[in-house]
Amino acid sequence: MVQRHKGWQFGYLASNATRRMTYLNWVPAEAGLPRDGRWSCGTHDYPSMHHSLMHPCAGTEGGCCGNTGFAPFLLRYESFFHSTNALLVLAYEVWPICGDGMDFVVRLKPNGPRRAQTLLKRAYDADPNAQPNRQKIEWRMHIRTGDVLDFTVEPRGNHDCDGLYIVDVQIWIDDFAQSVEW
Ligand SMILES: [Ca+2]
Repeated sequence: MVQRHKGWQFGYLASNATRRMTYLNWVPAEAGLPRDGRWSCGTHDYPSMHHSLMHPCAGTEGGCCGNTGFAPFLLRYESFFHSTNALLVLAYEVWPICGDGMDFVVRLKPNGPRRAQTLLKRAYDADPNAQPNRQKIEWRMHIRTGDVLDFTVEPRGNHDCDGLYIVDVQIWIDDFAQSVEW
């Protein structure tokens, strides 16, 4: 697994005002374990991504990647095509039955002077009696080469039960006059 494969990037946001993205590393499973490595910084358990589970980090001071106490998880897609009518399909699941809840934000950030656009901002408060919350959403959008889609899991004050499963994510160009190399 490598960063930027087909446009996908795995990382977390700095806890300071810059909120710059820091890449995680692909860590293979240890010998003797099933072949199921994960995205990790290697020095702390969180933030990380294991299979389709994105998990941010918050809580104990210095307990997160980057030696901070707060690190939202960021999954980023950088577009390598231009389409005036692209289709983004996203299905995800959260189940915050402990902790202090979480927030999930999807943003389209242009490569250039155009304004960033928030496509989704969902707050999930903790509820010990909640059932798994699965959502499927579709967006039509004008996307250009170099634009990025950011899928951010914000942990709030602690990261207990803050995992977010990407059940499915698809990006359709829907403009087949464009030639694209996959
Ligand atoms: Ca939380």
